[in-house]
Amino acid sequence: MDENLPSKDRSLIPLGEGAQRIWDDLPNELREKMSSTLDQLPGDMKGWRRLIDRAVDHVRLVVGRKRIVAIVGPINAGKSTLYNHFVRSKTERARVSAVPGTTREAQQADAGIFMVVDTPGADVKKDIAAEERLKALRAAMQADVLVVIFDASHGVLPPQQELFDNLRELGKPMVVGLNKIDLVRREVGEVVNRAAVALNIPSEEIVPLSALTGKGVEKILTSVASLEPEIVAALGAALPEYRGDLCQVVIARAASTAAVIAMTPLPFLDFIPLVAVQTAMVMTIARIHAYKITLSRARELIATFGLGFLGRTLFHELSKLGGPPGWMVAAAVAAGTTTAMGYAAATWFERGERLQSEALRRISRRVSEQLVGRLRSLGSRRRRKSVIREQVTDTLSDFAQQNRSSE
Ligand SMILES: Nc1nc2c(ncn2[C@@H]2O[C@H](COP(=O)(O)OP(=O)(O)O)[C@@H](O)[C@H]2O)c(=O)[nH]1
Ligand SMILES: [Mg+2]
Repeated sequence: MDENLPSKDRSLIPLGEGAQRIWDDLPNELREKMSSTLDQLPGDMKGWRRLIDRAVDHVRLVVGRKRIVAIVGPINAGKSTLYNHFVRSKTERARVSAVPGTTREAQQADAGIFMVVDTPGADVKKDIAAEERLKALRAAMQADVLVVIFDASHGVLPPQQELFDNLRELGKPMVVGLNKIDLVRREVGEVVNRAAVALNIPSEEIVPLSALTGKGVEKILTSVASLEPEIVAALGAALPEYRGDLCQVVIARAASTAAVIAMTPLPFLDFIPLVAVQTAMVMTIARIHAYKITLSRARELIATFGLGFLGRTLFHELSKLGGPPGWMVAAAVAAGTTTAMGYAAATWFERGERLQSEALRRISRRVSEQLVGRLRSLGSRRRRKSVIREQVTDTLSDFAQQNRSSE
């Protein structure tokens, strides 16, 4: 990404402190939207591998330290088999065997978007060395997320309930998998329900899987991603397709706020909050692209986008169109120019390219015109802020759609 940015933008600092920062700074709405991108995560391991392959370098850039995900559970439950699905390098694969107690030490490998740890069996059984159980628990304590695996063909036995309670006391985010589902002859739902009762958790929290066939393994990844905001934020920051969506949300939010500000008469002050909203938007778009910029750098950047006179010209053009009320034109121009600025920032951080002034004019004019059209169809009476916001959001999602289909 660095190479794409013109040299004067080396002042942009890659976000090394961790995507948690990005996550924390994102507005609530955006965080919700990001969480909903979880629904777009791949539903199969092949898709996940592709995603991880593409995200991996960016994740390193965005996340200071990769999150640690430990696979824990009773002996012989299939932990090492699951671990091997996540390990990226074949040489780091764990030994798997039907002989209980094959894994004696915890071991760690790079899973791309997180580090994965395989552990020895941790259930309380008298023929298992207490030492190995301790090693497993220690690994669990050091992890950020636990994937707890049970064997569906045996069901959850009392010593395993005890293990689960111990793990729960660690207070870590946890994904529970019921493995070897391929061996189950009965209905899967019934087996899951029974395990849920034994573990005292809702059955929806249990992921049935077969580490042997690979079925359901991707669901474990999706669950891990949903528990760890940093992973989602890193994915969002790393993957162009999510970036686009995220920027879209940020732009729509800023444009609707700009519209509301512009239609509210604030003598002397109307210009200042608008600038603040646009600056915040540009800074957030920078963050989505894994760059952290200062306020003054954002202002400089905005100035170089060259939107200065656009607003005034647009105001005159729109005012001539059969005379919509002044507040409507003001709101539409504010939304349109903010949108153009948002696209300019997104293009800049994504590709290091400056949008041509013709493109900026086209974006702001189209958005403003469409918004005036929508507002006029509601009548010339002033509307509540929430209505304006809604209209701006709808206008922008139409606009994005038209953009996409015209590409
Ligand atoms: N049928 C079936 N066997 C599995 C599955 N996962 C693991 N196994 C087998 O269970 C045994 C123990 O697996 P392993 O991964 O070493 O378990 P660990 O002790 O929890 O690490 C091996 O023989 C695996 O091939 C599964 O989903 N289905
Ligand atoms: Mg093992």
